[in-house]
Amino acid sequence: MTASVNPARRHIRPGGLPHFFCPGCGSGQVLNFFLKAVDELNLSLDNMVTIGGVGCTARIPVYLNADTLHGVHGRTLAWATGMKLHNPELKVVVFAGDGDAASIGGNHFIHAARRNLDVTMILVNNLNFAMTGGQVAPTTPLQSTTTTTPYGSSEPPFDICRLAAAAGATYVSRWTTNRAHQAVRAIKAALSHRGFSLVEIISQCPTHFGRYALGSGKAADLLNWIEERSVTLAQAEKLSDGERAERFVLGEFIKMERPVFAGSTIYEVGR
Ligand SMILES: Cc1ncc(C[n+]2csc(CCOP(=O)(O)OP(=O)(O)O)c2C)c(N)n1
Repeated sequence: MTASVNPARRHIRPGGLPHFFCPGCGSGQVLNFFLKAVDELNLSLDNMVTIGGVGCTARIPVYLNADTLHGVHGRTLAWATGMKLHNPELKVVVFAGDGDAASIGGNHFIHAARRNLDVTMILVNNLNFAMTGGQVAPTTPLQSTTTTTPYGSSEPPFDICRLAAAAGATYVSRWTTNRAHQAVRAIKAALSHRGFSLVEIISQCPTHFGRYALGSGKAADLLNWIEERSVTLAQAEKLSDGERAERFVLGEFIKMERPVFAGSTIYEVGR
């Protein structure tokens, strides 16, 4: 029995479990991807701060045996900025929902990317505001029914990876909870990167997005729906703009080096 236990579970905060995620939610998978990445990189959580704002995704750091901040919706990157300026050697990892990062925290997001703040953001995009009951988010696909768009959303969604890349992020990739191997590899790359690194993971929310937008509360239905819409970068190149807008384009979009933000006037080039 003991041999089959995931060794990465040693990074779980003693007494932290059971978790609060709904059955079938992807946040537990993302927690597991992160644990695997940390374990494979042989990182210690002792020199790491993990931050969550408010939301289902924001609960992920609560289960980690690292120093953790949990509590203000959309302000994770403001905290991260303060921590990095005080202690540049600290590894800072933010777990954010799509609402947290791209709606209330959207302004912090673009400026963290522009400055190339040396933090990793793992963004769980479940396509809605889940914790508050399934409202429309800036990432909700066009025409989706949610609790606040009963006739379908008329707003085009953000492509968060393109937004991050345009703002200046230096590592950007997107995967889904269906693509565990690639997601773990991307988190490893992000954790090893110096500068603003973003890994977006499209994830299933059976409780809200599944029920309201797709008419099914089954995680498997939602995972299949996500998979049917997923295309690689190479496949996306053959699609028209209109077709691409309805797909989740997966891959590593940006990997580059540039000076990181290290204070109001000082930019650090390398170490
Ligand atoms: C300042 C502030 N505004 C609004 C809220 C209410 N609120 C709590 S969680 C949440 C949505 C969370 O959605 P998202 O960030 O996408 O995370 P998810 O729950 O979907 O993982 C909102 C609007 C709040 N807690 N604080």
